[in-house]
Amino acid sequence: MAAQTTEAVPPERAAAREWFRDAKLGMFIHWGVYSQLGAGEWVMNDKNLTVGTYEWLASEFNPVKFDAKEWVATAKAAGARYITITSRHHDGFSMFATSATKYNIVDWTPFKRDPLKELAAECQRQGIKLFFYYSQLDWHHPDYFPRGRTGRSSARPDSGNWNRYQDFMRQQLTELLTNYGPLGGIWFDGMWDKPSADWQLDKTYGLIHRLQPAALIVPNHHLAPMPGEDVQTFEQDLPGANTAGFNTKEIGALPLETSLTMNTSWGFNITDTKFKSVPEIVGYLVRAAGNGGNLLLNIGPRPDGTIQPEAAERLRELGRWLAVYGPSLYGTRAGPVPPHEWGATTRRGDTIFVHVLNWPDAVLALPALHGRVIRASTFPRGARVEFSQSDAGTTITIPASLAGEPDRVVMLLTTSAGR
Ligand code: JFZ
Repeated sequence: MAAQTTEAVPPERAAAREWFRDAKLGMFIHWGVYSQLGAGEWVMNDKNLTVGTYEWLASEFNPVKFDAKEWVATAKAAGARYITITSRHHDGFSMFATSATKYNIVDWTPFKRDPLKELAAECQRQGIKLFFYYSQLDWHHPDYFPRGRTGRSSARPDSGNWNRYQDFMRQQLTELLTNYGPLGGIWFDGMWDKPSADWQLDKTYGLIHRLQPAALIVPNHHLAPMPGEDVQTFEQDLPGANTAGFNTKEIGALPLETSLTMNTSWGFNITDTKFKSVPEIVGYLVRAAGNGGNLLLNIGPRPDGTIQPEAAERLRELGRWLAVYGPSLYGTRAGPVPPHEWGATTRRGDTIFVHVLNWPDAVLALPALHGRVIRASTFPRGARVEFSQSDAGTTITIPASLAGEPDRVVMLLTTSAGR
């Protein structure tokens, strides 16, 4: 734990961390061979598919409607400042051109294109950062041995060379950090499959930081941050919460992120119609920001490369909402009042944004603030808001004109907004 606060970080990376804190919204993309079965990205494990069967499935992958320009435009219109996409998930299939294995989209499929290359070029063009999700867990590679908790029915030989697997990953990471321009960073996942294995993190993280000094390392290991890491990410939970059952409640000093499915699946799931409503998504975004974190909102595109209309619509609406309310979130930091059931606060300088998400009464009482409130108004329209401040706290009267808004935002101008 101490390492993350005392660790000296080069200026490019420190700047990238601040950029990340400002960004607030990312679009997560889970897309691969598994998308074809419409049963989520764990289907190989869940249906006990063998390597042979899955290799055939991979040879059929042909997402002819994939359009990088449209995906990036979708993310931008949603108000996302970065995209994080699966370069290789637990199924072990590389969604990019690699010389480390033939088991990749260019060499193995009729598609023959490198979608990550197209995406990287388009992200450059449209000015949005790109992160690569990279699974350290592999259900296909023979050298992922000894096996971990999952992927035990894929019919692989009961032997393998762990060091060789580590070198294989570093070869691929070298490609990812060399052939796709400047990256936002690498989003790691899968260490939880073999918690006591030697993951050679120093070597692997060192390589990444050497190849791209501004790239951030975002590990989804559900543990407290370790040296070399840049972001603490929480899966399906707000920072510090653990409703999912596998997150840590220990929050460090690093930038924070919450990854969230838009329905209940990461990879395309054809029977999963449980999409969150836009107000619900806004609530997550605001609560993540009130905790000082970003929201990484997932979509699972279809095997032909198209985005489900349910997801596309929600992203568009979220973007329309952010076009109005964005200034109360982008570039802010966690506000002086930690998130409550009623909502959350964000701050920029001495301005506090009170985000009222769930409060039935007209008057809301905030605990004591550091400075004096000079003015209270609705955001962004600027209508006057009644308030009164005492040593015990500040009460605000939420204007009835905000009724029906998913997030009723009141802006407090103060003499000092520190916590
Ligand atoms: C992981 C992946 O397994 C999943 O497919 C997706 O990519 C998500 C973003 O990250 O999810 C996990 C990780 C660990 C556990 C459960 C889901 N776990 O330890 O139970």
